[in-house]
Amino acid sequence: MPDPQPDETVLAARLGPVVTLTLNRPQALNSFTTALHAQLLAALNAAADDTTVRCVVITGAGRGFCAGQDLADPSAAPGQDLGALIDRHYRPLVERLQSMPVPVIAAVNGVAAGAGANLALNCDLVLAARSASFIQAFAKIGLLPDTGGTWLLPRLVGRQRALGLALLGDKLSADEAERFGLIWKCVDDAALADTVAALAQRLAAMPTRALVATRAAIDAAQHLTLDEALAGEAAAQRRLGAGHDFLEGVAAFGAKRTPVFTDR
Ligand code: T3D
Repeated sequence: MPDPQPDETVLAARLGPVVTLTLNRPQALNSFTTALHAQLLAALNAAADDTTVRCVVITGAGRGFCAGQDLADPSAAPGQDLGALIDRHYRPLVERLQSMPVPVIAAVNGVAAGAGANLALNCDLVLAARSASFIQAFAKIGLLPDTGGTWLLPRLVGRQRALGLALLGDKLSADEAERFGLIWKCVDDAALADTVAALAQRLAAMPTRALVATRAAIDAAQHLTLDEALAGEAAAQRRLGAGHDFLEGVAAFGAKRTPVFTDR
């Protein structure tokens, strides 16, 4: 079945400070086409540029989250330069996710395979329905994990599990993914939407600038010495300490009231 309309491959919905982006090619398990790439990047850019957005959720329509590259898309057919495809689409997507000025949640509603699995793993917190699964499907078609997979997997689960997942390409259940530390939480299918919605609103009410600085510091620390990490923490804390949210957080604590954070 063809896509309904190329401009409907990603749906954006807004609830207060939270934007939910739904990958919308359910007939092909929301796999990536050129149109979907363009729509997703544009929607992420729009959320990043809108200072009233304080959390983004990515999920999939239908029974899948995302099955990675659409293998029927001419841009990815054998004979095409896959390095160029990655540079044009997947690399900008990863860079956009890793630099989002707000927390990003992956709500993995079903199977997440290939670049679809790594799309989820590039998000700050991954919640999955119990029936969902994660597949590093690349080896099955003669490729290696992309979309940041080789960088993310050993950091998330360690070298041995990263190799096990990447070399074998077996399906990992959401329960196992949580046990491995690959994802944040696995919840019952019926609870996914409400759990994600509550988490997104909770994150949106938190000090966004501090959350994003925390992500950046934790990622940077993976390749820093302790000395360098300590210096990075001091620099970031100096910047946060000069912001509105620190003043507000301390004032609210003293007044025993709920803080209202606004920095982004
Ligand atoms: O060019 C490059 O490839 C470079 C970029 C690489 C990045 C990558 O992501 S490489 C990895 C690409 N993805 C895969 O290899 C996964 C392929 N899909 C699957 O292995 C299976 O579909 C799943 C395990 C994900 C789910 O299996 P199942 O049995 O639940 O569903 P299904 O019947 O296989 O799929 C349902 C439909 O979605 C089916 O269409 P149909 O027969 O009903 O018309 C299937 O063809 C379609 N579909 C699923 N995945 C893709 C897809 N169509 C196009 N591309 C897909 N990736």
